[in-house]
Amino acid sequence: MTIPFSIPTTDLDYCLEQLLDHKPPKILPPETIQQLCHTLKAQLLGTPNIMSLNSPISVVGDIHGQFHDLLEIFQIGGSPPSTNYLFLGDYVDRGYYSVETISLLIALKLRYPDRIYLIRGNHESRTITTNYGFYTEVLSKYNGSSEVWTYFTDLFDYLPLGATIDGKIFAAHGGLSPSCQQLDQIRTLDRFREIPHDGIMADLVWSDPDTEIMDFKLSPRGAGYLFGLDIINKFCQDNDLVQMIRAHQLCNEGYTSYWKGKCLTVWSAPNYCYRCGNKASILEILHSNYGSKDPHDLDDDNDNDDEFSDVTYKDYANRFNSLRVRQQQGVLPGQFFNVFEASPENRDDTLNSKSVNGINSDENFTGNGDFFASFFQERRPKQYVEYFL
Ligand SMILES: [Mn+2]
Repeated sequence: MTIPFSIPTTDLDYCLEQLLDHKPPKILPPETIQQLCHTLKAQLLGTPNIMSLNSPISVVGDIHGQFHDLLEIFQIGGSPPSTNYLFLGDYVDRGYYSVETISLLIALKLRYPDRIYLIRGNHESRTITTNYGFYTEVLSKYNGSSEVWTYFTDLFDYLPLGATIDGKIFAAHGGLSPSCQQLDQIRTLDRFREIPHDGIMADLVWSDPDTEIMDFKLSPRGAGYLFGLDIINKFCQDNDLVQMIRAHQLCNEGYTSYWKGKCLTVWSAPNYCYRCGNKASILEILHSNYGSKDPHDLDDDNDNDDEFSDVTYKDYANRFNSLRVRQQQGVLPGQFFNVFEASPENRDDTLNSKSVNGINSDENFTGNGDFFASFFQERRPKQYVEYFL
């Protein structure tokens, strides 16, 4: 069977309509998924391991199959193609709608290739999706057939590993690697493969920042590393960067800033697994002009409303340049965490209290078996960051 390398816009719009205009969303037939994945793979063959992107762009963290919360993101952040989006991976597993979520993101990427960018998370992998819900969800939604799981996971091997924004910000799913000092070392990797257990490619999707250490330390996740202040400072200096943006860790407030914004975590799955009660966010990056004094910068102590008659301009100034917001969120000039809560559909799933993919099925659970159970039983009241696979 020959599959063409492009899909007519009308067909892509039909796919989008199937997913967006039906409640519950309609899943796409296997032949369509095959064609979407095949076409996107052909496109991604020419995409470098680290994409060079520019502001303005909105950065999105983990989604984990929470389809209705993804729609919420387009509500609060603007829908494509009017807003540019960089998604940092972990589209599947855990939530109930991994199939719909990844189908929508692929269709959007093909429909608006210069507006939507997808990078790979540690869950975009055959082994992880076999254990944490996506594989089982495919079987139950496609009459016991794993065919589309194969199409999706083959596509995952083609996803890029990171991006730069305005040449100054490095974005990846997880974090830094002791095997990697230069971005060029990532650029020359052969990425078209399953995520290995160790090495640069593994560390990029598995590592986490840690304010308690200065150097590298093995990660308690069993893959990747924890990295400290000296590491991120040196990496930024050597690569002419000002900041790293990443996802991969649940944040109760939807985001975390480390080292005065040197590293940011964006978490975009509100009420994670329909039970964590956390907020979520997207990071809106309007510009990266840090050197020169921003003419729009507001002095909080000296707000002069007469100067800003235009409502849109005031909104812009308040959101992106208020020193108060910036200090509170720990972001750089031109950045703003747009925080949101779970969609009504997420709350319905919470009330139904169904089991969550990968949490209640002990026999499928690999690694540190009682980790999730202990998190929910002994959750401390003011815990901002927790490790999740
Ligand atoms: Mn992750």
